[in-house]
Amino acid sequence: MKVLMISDNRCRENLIPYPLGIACIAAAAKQAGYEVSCLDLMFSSDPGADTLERIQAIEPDCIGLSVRNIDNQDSGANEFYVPAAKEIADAAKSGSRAPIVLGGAGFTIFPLECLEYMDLEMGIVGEGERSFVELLARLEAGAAVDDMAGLALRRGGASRINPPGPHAWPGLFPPPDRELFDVTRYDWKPGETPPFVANLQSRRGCHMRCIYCSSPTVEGRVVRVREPGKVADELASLEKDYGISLASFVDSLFNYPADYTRELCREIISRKLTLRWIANLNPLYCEHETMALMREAGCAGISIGNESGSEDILQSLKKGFTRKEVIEAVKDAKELGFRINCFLLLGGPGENEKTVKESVELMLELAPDMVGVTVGIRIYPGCEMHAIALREGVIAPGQNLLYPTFYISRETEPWLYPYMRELCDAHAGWNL
Ligand code: B12
Ligand code: SF4
Repeated sequence: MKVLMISDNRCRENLIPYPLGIACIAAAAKQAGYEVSCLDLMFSSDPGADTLERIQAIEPDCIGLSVRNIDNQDSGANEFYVPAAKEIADAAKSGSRAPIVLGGAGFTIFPLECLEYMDLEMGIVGEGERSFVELLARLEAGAAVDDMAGLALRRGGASRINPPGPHAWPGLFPPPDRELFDVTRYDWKPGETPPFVANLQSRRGCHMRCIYCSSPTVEGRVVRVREPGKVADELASLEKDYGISLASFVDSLFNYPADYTRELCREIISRKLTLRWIANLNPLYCEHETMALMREAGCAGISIGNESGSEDILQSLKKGFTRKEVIEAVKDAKELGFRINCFLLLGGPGENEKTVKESVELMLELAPDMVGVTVGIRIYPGCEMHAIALREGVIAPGQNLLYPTFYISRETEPWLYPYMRELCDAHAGWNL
């Protein structure tokens, strides 16, 4: 059975990400014996035509379409990516009668909305390795797929999402297949050094309950870790086999669970690599011992997901840590010599002039190398932010949130975006 996996992503904000999800699923499908071909439309100037051309060349029996980003989460300069994904789906439909299966992070947040928008029948919600392989087996056998765990189905005017199956524990599947895409094409910010960056994942899931975040929807709340030695081997292979000099861990909380992180660092240290890597840390788990080991293992830069510098806002966003913990984490990281990226997510419930000032002043005082600023909170279904926005009348019951919708507190709405734009323009390393 021939399978074509397509990545729809053409967004170049932040960096050009290697399509890691597809590389994971393709590896699992190949291991199960399927003939898999992949198409990343990131570098395509005519995605519809390229899709059609590949379909005609391969004549796949099933097409998997990965939808990563719904929009760029920017309330002031929003880009909505689903229309472009629909064009790809339309091209696929025009060239093939094979079933088209949607998947990916963006799709998982809005499964039925995406199926409806793109006029498609099915998709897999959440992790794809186990489910996609099971779906292929059923399609190959001509068996019914309707009852498959984690399947979103839109058929004959009715639609439903089946309950999820058990988590695909990362250890059960092969590592992402790095031969599928030319790693040297995946840039840091286009045109900037280092010339290319590889991404990898050591764990999935986040147990935290930040009121706005869709990550637990995508990855689940149960943290599952890969065998540390295998992750270190993957890192070593990126350096030795692909010449990668900077790798980026995509894990939401690289420093949790701490004992696992330390074990992973020890494994990386034992590989004696020259490659450097970056990771995302939660201030709550920034123990000195863990951070020192990370440094020793080649971690050059960290993103600290502080989001605010105001105690009140940290509480209203349910970040689970305090302003004091943010300060301690950044100070310790500075002493250890990390390049530090902090974040401000402004305009949430309770935000006002005073709390914005507290956040801005804290960032100026701590002076991380970079501050990523977001104004307005993108409202995702199922998050607590969704319920708050409904309660406050920011959105209406039943409103289709696939179309980018943001929460910005009434006290800050008129001035916050232009104010932060001006501030970011005036401070090197601050980005809105
Ligand atoms: C790490 C990360 C980043 C890093 C990327 C680093 C790198 N080198 O890759 C950085 C910080 C740069 C980044 C930037 C952005 N990101 Co980001 N990012 C993530 C994060 C945390 C993990 C992504 C990842 O690599 N996961 C690991 C891989 C293996 O998982 P995966 O791709 O999801 O694939 C699995 C499943 O989705 C599924 N699957 C995937 N494809 C397919 C296809 C089929 C057919 C099937 C069946 C299944 C399937 O199976 C896979 C394996 O289990 C996710 C949130 C999350 N927890 O998922 C957000 C996330 C993907 N990002 C998001 C966004 C919006 C962005 C930005 C637009 C933000 C911005 N304005 O800068 C940019 C866009 C970047 C770009 N150019 O595309 C959103 C996307 C959805 C949405 N809301 O629109 C997410 C979901 C977070 C969120 N807030 O909701 N991001
Ligand atoms: S913001 Fe970070 S810590 Fe909070 S739920 Fe999302 S991934 Fe977890």
